[in-house]
Amino acid sequence: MNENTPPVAAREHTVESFTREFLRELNFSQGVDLDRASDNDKYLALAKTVRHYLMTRWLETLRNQYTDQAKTVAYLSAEFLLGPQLENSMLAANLDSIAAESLRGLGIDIEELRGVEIEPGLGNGGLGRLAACFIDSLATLNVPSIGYGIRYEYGIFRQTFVDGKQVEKPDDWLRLGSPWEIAHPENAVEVHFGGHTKKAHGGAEGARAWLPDWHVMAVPYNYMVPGYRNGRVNTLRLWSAKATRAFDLQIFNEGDYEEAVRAQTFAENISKVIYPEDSTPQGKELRLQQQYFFVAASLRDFLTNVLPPDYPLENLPNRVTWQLNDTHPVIAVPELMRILIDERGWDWDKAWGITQQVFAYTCHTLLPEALEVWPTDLLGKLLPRHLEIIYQINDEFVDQVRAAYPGDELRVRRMSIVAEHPVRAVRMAHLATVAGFKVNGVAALHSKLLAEKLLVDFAQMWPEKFTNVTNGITPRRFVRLSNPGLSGLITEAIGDGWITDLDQLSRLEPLADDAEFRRRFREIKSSNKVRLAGVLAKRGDIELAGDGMVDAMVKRLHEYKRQSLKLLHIVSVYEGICSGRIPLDSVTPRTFVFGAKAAPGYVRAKETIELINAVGRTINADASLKGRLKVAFPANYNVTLAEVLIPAADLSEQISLAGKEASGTGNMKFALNGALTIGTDDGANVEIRKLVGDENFFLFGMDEPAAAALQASGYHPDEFYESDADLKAALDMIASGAFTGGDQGGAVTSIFADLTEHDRFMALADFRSYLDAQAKVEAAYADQDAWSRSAVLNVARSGFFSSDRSIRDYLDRIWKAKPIDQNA
Ligand code: 7GP
Repeated sequence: MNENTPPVAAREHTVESFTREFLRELNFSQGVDLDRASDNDKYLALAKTVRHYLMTRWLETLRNQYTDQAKTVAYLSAEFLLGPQLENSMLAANLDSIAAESLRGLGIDIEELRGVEIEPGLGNGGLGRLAACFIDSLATLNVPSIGYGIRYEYGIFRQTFVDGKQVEKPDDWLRLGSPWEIAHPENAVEVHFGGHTKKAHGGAEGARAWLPDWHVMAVPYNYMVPGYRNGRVNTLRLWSAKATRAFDLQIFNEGDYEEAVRAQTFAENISKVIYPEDSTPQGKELRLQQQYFFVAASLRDFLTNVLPPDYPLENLPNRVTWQLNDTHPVIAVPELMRILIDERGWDWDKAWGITQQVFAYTCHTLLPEALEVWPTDLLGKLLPRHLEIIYQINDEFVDQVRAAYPGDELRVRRMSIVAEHPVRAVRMAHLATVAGFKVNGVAALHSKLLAEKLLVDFAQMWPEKFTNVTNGITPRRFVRLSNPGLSGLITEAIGDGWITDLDQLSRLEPLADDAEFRRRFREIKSSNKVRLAGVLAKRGDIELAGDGMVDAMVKRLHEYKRQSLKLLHIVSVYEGICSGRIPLDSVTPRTFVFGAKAAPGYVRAKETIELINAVGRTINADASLKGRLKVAFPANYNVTLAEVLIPAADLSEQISLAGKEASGTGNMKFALNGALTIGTDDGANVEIRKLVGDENFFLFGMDEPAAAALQASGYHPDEFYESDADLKAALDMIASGAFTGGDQGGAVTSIFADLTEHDRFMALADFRSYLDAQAKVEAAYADQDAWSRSAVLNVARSGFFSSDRSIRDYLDRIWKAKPIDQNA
């Protein structure tokens, strides 16, 4: 063994060597003997054994990254919703069977240990989960890349229900420690805030000196991001805020202990908790602090640690693309300008020239109110130099617009980065669009609507900047790991190449016509339902409707996603049964499963949760239904639960108002696991339907132009309420207090009033069409064999939705970076 030979863990494991290492970890890391070890000890020992194995690959990847100096994708995201790490790491390292066998030999049930892991909930929903899928694919595709984000001490809140109402509990996911992170306090970076600016002595023209009045340390925590069995382990670097010692000591020496502690708390609050918002921002100072905090640390880290010393920043565009995951990291733009001008002494034009070649921006919304704006008062107080730079960027930009559209002052006002009303504020999406060399939407329809509506002026001025990359999901986690039954069936039929080349699923097509294959597919679906039922039973008293249809709507609770439309359907069926309009025997046994968190301050969303739970309680308790209908709303839907629910689903509810859902990614996960979609012509549903075929998708509702036209012509929901007897009966049943013990106030009144008077997302207008589509679902489901055929075709035709394909599109259309084979 010469000195370059990696230590033992790098050699391939056998069951014996794995067991040896596991026991060693248990003894020397956890300090316990096997017979005294708790599940947590065993989990940590297992995690560390796996981590060891990956570590040598990680070091190798880091060494290569440094020596290759290849173009790198730096993915800047305020959220990474990672999900549990153990299983995925074992899978990537190809240690899953060895580990299972080794533990079995020791009398340990690996399933039990999985239950110990608390997932890092460092994201709200789609945007954060997408980032997690993307870093998985970047590693699997051998792309030199690094993810940058925030290590929130408290992740997205833990949802509980008390009397059917959402109550938020802190998510202290780190309470038992995490074996998946490695802290590097010695590499902490200073991040400054506040103060004022003044003319710089010397330096380039236009350079200013920033005299901040406080700062915090950003401590990096590194996470491994293993590629799927390719020897590459990329890095996710999450920053944690730490007060500086000097700062504390100074105050402490002045004799004010309490003040010293207060200052420390203030500083460390920056990475304390994730904002539980989704598509509705809150103008919070702390949030802006978080954004600058992680972005400043990440740029500094890249420029000083990833690049070699004295790297000529003129070459930066060949070395990096900083991908801005929505607008949360956009403050990176003035930060880079500040570094280049004030610290490196560049002149403005040169700095701007480079800055415009290194950032690209992904937009994740279509709701104008979800676009972030920062009041200049706040920005100027926290980041005075950055505000000056933004003003200058805007001055030059506005001149450019005036030159391109002489006399069109309205357009200038619309496009300006700085808005004047209602208060003077910076529009971060405009800044991102002006600075970015590319702007992309996340599904074909979304990108089209971005260019035609939300950012139309920009797309007219710079059509070449705008592009689409349809979202995707990682098949490793969301098929291979979460659906072992289906994975086995697929692999048996076509080999296991699909795991990294999902287009190969198309080879399953002929098998849709094979009765035996369909039977086995159904068998797997049933056993996935049993698994789901077991998990739900463990969490509470929720029961599924026998082996009936599992109809799932899981996503954040938001009016535009229209959980209320789903609720109207359920109530309508129930009302029909109660009133005798629908014979009970004709109703397909079905469990309606909801999973949804509401932002804590979003009153209407919370009322909707309350009402769903009330309806669920009533239906679940009604013995006259003979268990044919059930409503299951497990609290705290997260990645862990998604991995059990999605493989069990028959029907996927994707029912947002057309033109509102940017893409959706849950819709892709369901289709890939063989659920049929009932959905509007919205987001990526459009592409799903095109690929799986009209006959394997239940389309309903207005399309985007129809919805826009109805809105423009004046929408009157009461007209739909009055003219559709079923709709009226369902709404009246809710209003009567039938689900709320006679109570007609609270959530009941406000939701009834809102739907019949405003109904901003036109649920009532789409109700009839939705009901008709549900009738088609029932009819189709009655023929189980035909349904399975459609389900298999959904799997076979959804290969496009791999996040590997998304990443290839980004490489091709935006990043222009090249994969580097780690083993070559
Ligand atoms: C979501 C979109 O709502 C969803 O349609 C999309 O699939 C997902 O991003 C990934 O692209 N947006 C967010 O989660 C979000 O917070 C910020 O958007 C405005």
